[in-house]
Amino acid sequence: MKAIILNSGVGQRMGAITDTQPKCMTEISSDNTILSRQLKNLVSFDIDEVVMTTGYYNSVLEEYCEGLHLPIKFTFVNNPLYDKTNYIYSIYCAREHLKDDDIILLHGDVVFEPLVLEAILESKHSCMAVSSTQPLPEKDFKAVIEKGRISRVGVNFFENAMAAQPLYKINHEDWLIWLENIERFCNEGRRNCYAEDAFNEVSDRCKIYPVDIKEMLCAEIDTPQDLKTVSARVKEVNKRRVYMCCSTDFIHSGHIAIIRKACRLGRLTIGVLSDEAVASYKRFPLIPFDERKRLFENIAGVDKVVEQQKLSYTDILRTLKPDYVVHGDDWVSGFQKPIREEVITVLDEYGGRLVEYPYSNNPKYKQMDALQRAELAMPDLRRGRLRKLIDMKGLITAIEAHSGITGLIAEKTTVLQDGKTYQFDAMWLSSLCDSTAKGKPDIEVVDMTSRFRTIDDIMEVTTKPIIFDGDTGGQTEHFVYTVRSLERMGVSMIIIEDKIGLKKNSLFGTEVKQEQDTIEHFCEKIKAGKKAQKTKDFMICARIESLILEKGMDDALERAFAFVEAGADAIMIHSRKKDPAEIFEFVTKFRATDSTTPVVVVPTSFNTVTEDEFKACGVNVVIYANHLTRTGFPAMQNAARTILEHHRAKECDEMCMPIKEIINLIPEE
Ligand code: SPV
Ligand code: MG
Repeated sequence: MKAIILNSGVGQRMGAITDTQPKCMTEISSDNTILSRQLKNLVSFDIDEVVMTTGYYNSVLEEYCEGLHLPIKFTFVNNPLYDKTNYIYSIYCAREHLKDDDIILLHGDVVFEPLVLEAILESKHSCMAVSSTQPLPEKDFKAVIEKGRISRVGVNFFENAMAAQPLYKINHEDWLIWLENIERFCNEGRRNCYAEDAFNEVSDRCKIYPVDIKEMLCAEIDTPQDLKTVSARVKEVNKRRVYMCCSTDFIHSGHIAIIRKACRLGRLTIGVLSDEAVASYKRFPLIPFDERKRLFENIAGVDKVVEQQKLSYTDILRTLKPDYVVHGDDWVSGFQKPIREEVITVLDEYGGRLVEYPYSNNPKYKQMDALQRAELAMPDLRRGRLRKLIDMKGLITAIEAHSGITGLIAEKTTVLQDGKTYQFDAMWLSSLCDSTAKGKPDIEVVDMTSRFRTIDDIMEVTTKPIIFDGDTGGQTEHFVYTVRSLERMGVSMIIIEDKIGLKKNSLFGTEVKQEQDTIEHFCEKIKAGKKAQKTKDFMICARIESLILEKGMDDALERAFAFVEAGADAIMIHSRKKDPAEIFEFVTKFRATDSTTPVVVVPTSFNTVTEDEFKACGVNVVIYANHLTRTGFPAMQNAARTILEHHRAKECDEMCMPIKEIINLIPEE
């Protein structure tokens, strides 16, 4: 695609302005002339070849164009009869440069906003800018529309006509038809009419469609009064502000393309999502906020970069009040749909507009994203992320996973609420659920090899950090091997409980015989584990069973401080009471002395407490320890019973997840 800009006219009606230079060099704003504005617009749409017809002051014009240092290859064609002919003859003079491509045809005095050029370029057909809302001009161009197409263009047509501007995109085959007739006109000596007269004769073959630009700025400047009015409009257009939000931590050509489009609409502010907001909605950012912010600050055309703290745009839009919000059209459906609706509502409050561009489904970008995800799943990156999340969020949540599919549920389940997305931060590899899935009791009978197999299944398909339920940790001599293996696999934290002998599930409490380890012996185990680990990331959490075994608050606290002293990276306090009072008491007393060591709770019994309440009290990790198991297996029992009762599967069908949904749960590599 190349542009042909017609600049041979004398521009007499402009008065003194055109005494020393062509009209197109007239200033239209503090930083642009009519021509530089046109050219910059063309460049922003990747049009890099311009054929320009010249007339008077041709060398001034040529020098000016080259001096703009734009990435444009110019071909200047002088119309030697510029003062005796119309631009039909200028096109004729330039014809040999115009036969090989689609063209953008425009007069050198037309001023338009980028959206006009965008609309023209987006049209598949050859087209011309017209306006259905602007009044028909007395003297200027009008286009007659018949059966959806333009049949004639000229100053004297009023019926079925719309105001038209000399800005066209003409596809190659249509252009050859029009150009051939222009040549015929000029060869016959008809050089003083409009090029459009030649079009009008062949409009049945040269198919030009109207593109309705309504109230958008697109106007010719013929007089000093035009200059005044259009300059004022340009000022308005230049003041427009555009906002788009980015959560990405790598920038590819698709992002650049959308940023370039956004820049055409006005001064672009990019909102970079905070680490916390990114982590809550897609995946942990590979690059921290400050670096992501810097990435965008260094992109040409970006005016400002700010932090968007929430996934919801509401706060930031009410503060910035941009004229446009730009987004890909991928959020029309899916989990971002409510966010989009909220954006539309807020924009409506002050008359802003949402501009959506087609989302690029380029497989290359998907592949890049998959690579990033794969990166997050690598042991070294995954292992340290638990600590980072705790530091970042203060309180994190984990849900149990005991298989690849439950891992995927923990990984992918997202809820959008009040403009925020919620996801689990981590997975809990519960001994109870792992044993149950294998049909075995929770008494450390499932050996480590088998438990590691479960970890492997989960790790293969997920990226979130893993907290491993290490039961008692076994013999200290064995525990050190467990620590190293888990660390190597990329597990973030092991929780070991201060029990000894045959371990039973804590929720049995004192109903079964369970023996608590001595403080000294358990501390030795912690120390040995800490010594064995190779990285700084891996965490050993000491789980205190004093409340479960009714040994009292003082015992629990004494153990907590001793275990931290021995090197424990976190403390888990457990209780099987419905009333959370003893948990709150423990955390409050512990926090009075130790304000930093993370505290973990498993609110299976004391399940009325909300995450916010836990956070306020000083808890850092909330583990939902068995809820996929306790909901999943009864559903299976029910299905099995239903089939047996009915001797067929029909009645069971409505309890079943559609096959399509289950397939969608599993990502394809
Ligand atoms: C588990 O999930 O295996 C636990 C937590 O250890 S609890 O069942 O509450 O003891
Ligand atoms: Mg357990």
